[in-house]
Amino acid sequence: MKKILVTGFEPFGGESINPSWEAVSLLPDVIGGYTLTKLRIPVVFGEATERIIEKAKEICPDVILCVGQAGGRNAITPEFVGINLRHAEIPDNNGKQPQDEPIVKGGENAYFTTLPIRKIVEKLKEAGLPSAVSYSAGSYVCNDVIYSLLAKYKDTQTKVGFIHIPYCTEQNKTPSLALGNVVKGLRIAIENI
Ligand code: PCA
Repeated sequence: MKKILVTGFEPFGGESINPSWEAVSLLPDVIGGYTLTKLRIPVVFGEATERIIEKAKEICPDVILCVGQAGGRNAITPEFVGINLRHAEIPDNNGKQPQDEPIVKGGENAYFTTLPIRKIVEKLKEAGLPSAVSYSAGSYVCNDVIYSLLAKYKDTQTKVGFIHIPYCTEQNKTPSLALGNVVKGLRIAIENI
């Protein structure tokens, strides 16, 4: 069996839940050819990635799949790219609000995901779920994580991807997706890696 590390975030921005962790925590322990390790990570620049790398050192996953909330989106959106930029509209959960800073000084401008995200989007749509490739993960903690992990695991066997999800219905915001559909979507995504 292959191993996949799947992460979701703690709440941020005044929300009481984060659907990314809610959904990840509801996934079964085995999906397709993968055994899952689930990890809840803080919405804190730098620390989020450190926690993931620490866990990855322990379990040596074949794939790292991170999930985050993208309020305002109406579809399950695998991210194509991470960019070398920290620019926060709101402070992170540690009170830091970087403005126009690089994640890695002198680092590459961007890295592309190493997961087959076009196939994943097709499979999600076939299952009747709203989905599209996203070409920007923003410049907040989610982008920080995808850029940093792609930099760390470039030229290795470890594949890295990030999926942004809408608010879930339970948050009483629009647009939203039922948590059950997010869980189903993540399952289909993992089956197609
Ligand atoms: N979404 C934020 C950070 C944590 C999360 O779930 C983002 O899109 O950067």
